[in-house]
Amino acid sequence: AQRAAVALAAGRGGPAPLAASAATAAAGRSSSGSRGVWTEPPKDSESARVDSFYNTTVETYAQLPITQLSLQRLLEGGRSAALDAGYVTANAREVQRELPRRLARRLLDLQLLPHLVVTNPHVNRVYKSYHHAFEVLRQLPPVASPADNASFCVLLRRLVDEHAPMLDSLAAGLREAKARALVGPALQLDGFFDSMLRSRITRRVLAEQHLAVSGGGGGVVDSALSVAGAAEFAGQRAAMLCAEVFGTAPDVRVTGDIAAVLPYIPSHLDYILYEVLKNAMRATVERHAAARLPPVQIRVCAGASALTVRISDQGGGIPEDIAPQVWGYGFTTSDLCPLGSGGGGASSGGSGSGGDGGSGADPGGGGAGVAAAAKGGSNGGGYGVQLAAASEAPRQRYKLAGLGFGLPLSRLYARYFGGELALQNMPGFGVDAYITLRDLEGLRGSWSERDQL
Ligand code: ADP
Ligand code: K
Ligand code: MG
Repeated sequence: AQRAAVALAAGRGGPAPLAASAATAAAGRSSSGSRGVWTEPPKDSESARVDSFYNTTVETYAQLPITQLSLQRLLEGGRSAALDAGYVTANAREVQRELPRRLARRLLDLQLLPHLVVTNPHVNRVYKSYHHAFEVLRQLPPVASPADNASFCVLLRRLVDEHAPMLDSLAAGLREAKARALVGPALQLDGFFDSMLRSRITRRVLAEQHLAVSGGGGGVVDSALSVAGAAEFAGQRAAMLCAEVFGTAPDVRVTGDIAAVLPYIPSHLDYILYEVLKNAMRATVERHAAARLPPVQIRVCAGASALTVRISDQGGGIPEDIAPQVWGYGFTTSDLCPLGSGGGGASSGGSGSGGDGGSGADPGGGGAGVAAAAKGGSNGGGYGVQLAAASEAPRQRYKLAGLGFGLPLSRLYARYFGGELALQNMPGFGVDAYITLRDLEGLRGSWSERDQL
């Protein structure tokens, strides 16, 4: 269906390939409701030819096979780089081959979005930046020498940085589209977000791994990552943020197999732990008096082929009526998001960002801060002591919760290398979050191509 839609789009052309092909594809989707909304402007044959070429190129790349990443391969790569001078150049070529193929797949996904989403300026910005990266990488001559690799690394670093705010743009686009779609059928975009973000993880890992081995390091995988250490670290960061937002934070206790280590990418585990802990802390502080906060308990258990981390809070649990929705991208019960109001996304006033995946970067939050301040101001009363300055508080709170990406993106990270994130909800009492991480042996053969892209 994808092939046909794109081929059709290529034949018809349009003012912007993105809008044209998406509208064409949308016309074939009963759920999009876009049929008849988009009217095709007149088209000269030259630009039709260019669009046709353009779409064919993306489509061709999107159909080429891609290689799966595994912790094992990444670890071995790091070791080989230390022993074999030719390894880095060979790896550069592999990255050069992989990235355009993966970008092309996501470009096709973007083209096939419902018209309402695809014409959103935030989403369009993502498309343009992906397309730019695709063209640059595809046209680059193969890396053949250390000098070539040096400039390739500069390019890779730039592309990784340029794509960093992508999550915020997609979240903003989702909210605005949802707000406008209140009159139409519900937008089902979770599958789209899964593949966009999974692919983004892969491209980052490929780039970071190559930058690491090029710099003489052992690669992105820590061969003996301390899970309890990572939990302590995430607990401290989450508590600091929670204290900034609410003026207080629950204690974090880590017990169990505290000596357990496993090969893993530290930033991935850090992300998952931090997001789950922020949720646990917010729930705890919102439910209990500041003087008597029950601790957040973390239990590490190293099993034969899997390592489990259980994070237990007594924050009252997730109300049964919203429990099925918490895994949805963009779903939040926080009303502090500068991108719009919680859950339904009824407001589309703000358009900035509050950081990419918990990194704390805030590349475009100027206007958003105003929207958040207005919202936060009307809700501030219920939160007791606030340490942060009035104008700062809403943004800080937004970093604790509000984008609605914490749970689904954490689960994506966990599943990426064959693990899992699951919640055991006890409404009225609290939540146990179970993070399962597989070791290298357990990983073999356990994933499907859908898990990574
Ligand atoms: P966000 O934190 O930005 O709202 P998440 O995806 O992390 O987005 O969580 C979605 C929603 O799930 C939260 O807004 C909250 O309502 C609910 N939730 C998640 N974890 C917990 C928890 N430990 N206790 C109670 N509710 C939770
Ligand atoms: K969510
Ligand atoms: Mg969260």
